[in-house]
Amino acid sequence: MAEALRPSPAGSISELSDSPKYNIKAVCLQTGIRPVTLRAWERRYKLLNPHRTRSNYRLYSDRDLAILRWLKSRVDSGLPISAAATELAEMRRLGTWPEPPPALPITPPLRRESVAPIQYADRLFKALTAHSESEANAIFNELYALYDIATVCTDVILPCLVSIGDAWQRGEIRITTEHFASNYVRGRLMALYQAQPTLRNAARILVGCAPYELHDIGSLMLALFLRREGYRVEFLGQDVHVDDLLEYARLERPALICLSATLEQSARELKRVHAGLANMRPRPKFGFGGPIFVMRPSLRDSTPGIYLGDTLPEASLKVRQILSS
Ligand code: B12
Repeated sequence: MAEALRPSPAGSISELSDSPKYNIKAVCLQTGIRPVTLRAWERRYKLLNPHRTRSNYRLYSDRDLAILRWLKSRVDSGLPISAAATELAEMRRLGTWPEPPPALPITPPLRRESVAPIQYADRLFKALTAHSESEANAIFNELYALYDIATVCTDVILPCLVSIGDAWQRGEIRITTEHFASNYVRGRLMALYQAQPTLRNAARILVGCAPYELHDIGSLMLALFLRREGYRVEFLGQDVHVDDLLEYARLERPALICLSATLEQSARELKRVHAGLANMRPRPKFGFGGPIFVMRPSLRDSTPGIYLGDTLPEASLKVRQILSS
């Protein structure tokens, strides 16, 4: 994906492909723009024209992605979005499109690919919904040869699981298939996580899910990313038991506890963890994140602790800042 966005020497955004590829979640991960902001920009400024699938989901192109990155870079440099949108519209009118800005600092693919990760996401979706473990294994073998782990996680596994969830919601696949698919993927990620070296002297981080939360694949990815960064990570999985976690933290003194939530009910439980840590000396830092905080940004303000960001690369960066301060 990053390949397509690299500017050619004389390249401009208008030269990028206009064919529909990425769903809204992939776009938000790739641009760092929140879904609610993306929809607002789209509605107000009419700068994008995403393709609609038969089930009315938006699909964005490489060109849309570059436009969004360009807009975000202008806003980040202090320009109001209305002014950035007018600037872009004017450049477009004059035929002087800007150059595509660089991708977010997700580690780029290892070498030039002809098959985009999203096509692997589609293949993996087909293999998993056909319950074909051998085909899924073959796909992962190809992926590991072609892409770094961050790309496999965010550009293949994530969109594949979103499609699985959508298909399940539409009644197109059965619950058993959804469970087969998520367990297969979880197993793959667990194997990668366990294959990373564990460094005994590095800062110790506990990673898991908020109480009642069973969606632990995102937090497993976070554990994997942080272990690859060299931290001493312990992955606690689903539905942490608050009192016991606090007792463990008192004894083991981790530097940081990171919990993830997908469900609102689970996010609300995080207050208990933060309160329990308040009187601990030394007090472990407490970070949180997960899809519900992207969907409902207001929950970030009502949750005590450090919001680690919308994406895993953001979380890795934030963790580094927290632990070096
Ligand atoms: C697999 C799955 C399950 C599995 C989970 C298995 C497991 N071990 O994780 C099972 C079958 C258990 C399950 C159960 C349920 N599920 Co479910 N599930 C999914 C599905 C299909 C995939 C989730 C997933 O793993 N995605 C892949 C991961 C990698 O993505 P992610 O979690 O978004 O994480 C990314 C980012 O958010 C971020 N991130 C994640 N964690 C963190 C943490 C930090 C600190 C940071 C910085 C970033 C970060 O990084 C990741 C990579 O970018 C989704 C569909 C979807 N659209 O997501 C539904 C989905 C999440 N489930 C949903 C629901 C409603 C349920 C149930 C209530 C269903 C029911 N009626 O029983 C139960 C709830 C169980 C519970 N108490 O938690 C809804 C949630 C809606 C909501 N927010 O309220 C979804 C969205 C389906 C839908 N379209 O309605 N589910």
